[in-house]
Amino acid sequence: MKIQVINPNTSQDMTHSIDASAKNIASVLTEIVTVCPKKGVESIEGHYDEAISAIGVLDLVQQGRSDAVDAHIIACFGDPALHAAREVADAPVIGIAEAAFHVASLIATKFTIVTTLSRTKIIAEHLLHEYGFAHKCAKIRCIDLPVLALEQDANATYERLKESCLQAKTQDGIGAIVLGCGGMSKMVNQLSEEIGIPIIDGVGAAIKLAEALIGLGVKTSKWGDYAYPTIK
Ligand code: 2AL
Repeated sequence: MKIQVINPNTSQDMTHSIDASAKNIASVLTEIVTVCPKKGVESIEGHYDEAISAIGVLDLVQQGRSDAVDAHIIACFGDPALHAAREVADAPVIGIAEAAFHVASLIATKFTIVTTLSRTKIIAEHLLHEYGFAHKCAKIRCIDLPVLALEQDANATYERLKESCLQAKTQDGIGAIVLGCGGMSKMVNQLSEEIGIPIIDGVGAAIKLAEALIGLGVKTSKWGDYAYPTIK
């Protein structure tokens, strides 16, 4: 099976780190193809950035469909253009926030999200409501570092992330933590070991859910609102 992983921002460093995480967790029979748009924004940290990234995501989904991939993953925590991507695709399309919420809910009654800048908090809040997980999320914590700090200053960022995860563990009354950025994926193993409660990285969750959907033989429904866009 072939899974296309789309990093919606144009950062090559983040695309490489997401690619490494995806390949690390994928089954040996899964081929991972990680791509990012040529044009767009280098990091996605707000509504404007999400809107700019949407066309790049949709073009890449079209390309993945031409290449007959078995699933597409949108590897940005705002799940930009997810519903539109499902109209364009026939294979399953999974967003990393959506995947992480589902997986966290299966292993804990409550979770905390630890994300990047405070301004992205509202995006996670909207997704929790849209997907029906608002009652499962105890708190959204922000490390208040920009997305690209995850690539440029990984050690300092890791320490901030760890501190926030430890506070979540001891103060939030939760059983699991969801990492709120695709660029945090590479830190999940060390964090899980050091924090000692389940830490869910959306990239890994999405890969495993994609493999499960492919195994089940189910694709994006073309009956109803996810039907192909009407030709104008
Ligand atoms: C993200 C993400 O996952 N990738 C990106 O560019 N921005 N979201 C976030 N909340 O930091």
